[in-house]
Amino acid sequence: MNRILTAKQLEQYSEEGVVIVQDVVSTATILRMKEVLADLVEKSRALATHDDVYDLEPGHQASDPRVRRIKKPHVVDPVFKDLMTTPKFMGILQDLLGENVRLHGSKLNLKAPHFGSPVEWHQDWAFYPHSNDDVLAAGVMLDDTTVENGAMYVIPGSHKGPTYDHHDAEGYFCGAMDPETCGVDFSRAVACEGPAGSVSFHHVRAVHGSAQNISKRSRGLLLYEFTAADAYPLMAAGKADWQAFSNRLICGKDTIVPRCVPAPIRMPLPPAKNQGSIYENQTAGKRYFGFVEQGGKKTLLA
Ligand SMILES: O=C(O)CCC(=O)C(=O)O
Repeated sequence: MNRILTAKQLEQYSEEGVVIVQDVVSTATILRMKEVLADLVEKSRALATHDDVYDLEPGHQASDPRVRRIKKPHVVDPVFKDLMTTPKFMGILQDLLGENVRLHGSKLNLKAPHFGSPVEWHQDWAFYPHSNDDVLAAGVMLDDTTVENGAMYVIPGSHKGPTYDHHDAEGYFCGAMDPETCGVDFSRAVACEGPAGSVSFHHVRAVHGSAQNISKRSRGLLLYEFTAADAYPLMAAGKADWQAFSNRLICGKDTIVPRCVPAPIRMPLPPAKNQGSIYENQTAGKRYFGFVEQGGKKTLLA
């Protein structure tokens, strides 16, 4: 197997739980993705509420469409599906997860200028624990991404730590950690910044989140979740649609033998009171990401 990542990049992923790789996606593909996205946002004018494709920002209306997420973009348009199996992209996944890789899911998070929603601190593992943690999310930057337009932050090394409580005061899953009691030093967070076409790869147990977009520039982040093929989802155990599951294998061989490796797990149960996307789930938790207005300037509260 030819490696794409350097030894240094592999070590960074292993030690910090995140690595950012530039020039993974061509400018032509990014432009096509943005064209498709613009068309999808245009079509959202007809919607009054979330549906199977769209998650809408509060304040969305026909005259001012506000989309915060396209759900499962890989089934919405081939441009979002085809990228996964391009040699460079797939090669990086195999470097990080081994030869056999399965898609778990995809989403495209949009942060429009000035109002794009924050995502509170969380671990993806709290949403979808598996039989082993060879699981990651790849975030394709559709725009030049900086702290100002809402880059995602990751706490380096947190993928080797505990699985934090993501439940609200009443004990329901809320998809967010309690920033006041979890004991994480958020000042250690590193921003996943990079030019459009860069891709961040973060481990499923890495603590991450992102602030509101306070800039004039949009920020699109196309997220794919991938697993080693022998990582079996715990939530779906016993009721899996085998064919759909198997169809999501993107390279290598499938297996019906899960590899079980102990890792700290908390099930996302009882389910969130606010069903829907992470944005809905998190409305039940405490907020960390916010802004103060000082002298006409917005400053990140962190
Ligand atoms: O959009 C972002 O910046 C972070 C998204 C994220 O962590 C998620 O959707 O799980």
